[in-house]
Amino acid sequence: MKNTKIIYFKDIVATGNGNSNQGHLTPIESSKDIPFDIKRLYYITSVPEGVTRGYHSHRDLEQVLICMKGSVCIKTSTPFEQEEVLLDSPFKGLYIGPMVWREMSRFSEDSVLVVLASRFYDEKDYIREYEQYEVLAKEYFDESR
Ligand code: T46
Repeated sequence: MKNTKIIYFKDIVATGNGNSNQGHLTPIESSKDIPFDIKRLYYITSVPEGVTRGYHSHRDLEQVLICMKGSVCIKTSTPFEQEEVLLDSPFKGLYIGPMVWREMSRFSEDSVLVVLASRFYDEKDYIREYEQYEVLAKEYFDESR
């Protein structure tokens, strides 16, 4: 789907001096492992069962969503396409670029959703009304075809 992609991160299994498993390490370097400079990080935790979040798009913001613990379902859509991704691993991220509508649901009780963002928080970058989004996104994706 346009303006989204799955990114897989390195999974370094630390073995220390011997051969015993000492856990996993995942490095994420700005502009290398993700396609932008990281300006902001936030995380979403303790989401009660049945709650859905999102229901908006961003005009310019780029983000990578990583479910560090547990799982969460991310539905992304434009007026032309839609996709659903289950984030259930700290080694897998979902990149979401500009003008993509997103909805987050099925947060597991223990889920920790970390988001890396390309810009500081700016409410003016949000489009929260679907009707307004549809008009702007039709223009945006038509032009980039
Ligand atoms: C997104 C999805 C994946 C701030 O004050 N600073 C921040 O950096 C953020 C992200 C939010 N807020 C405030 C704005 C609202 O008053 O926190 C409140 C909850 O934000 P919102 O309803 O937008 O949360 P979600 O979970 O629907 O969406 C968030 C991000 O806002 C959004 O950019 O793509 O996570």
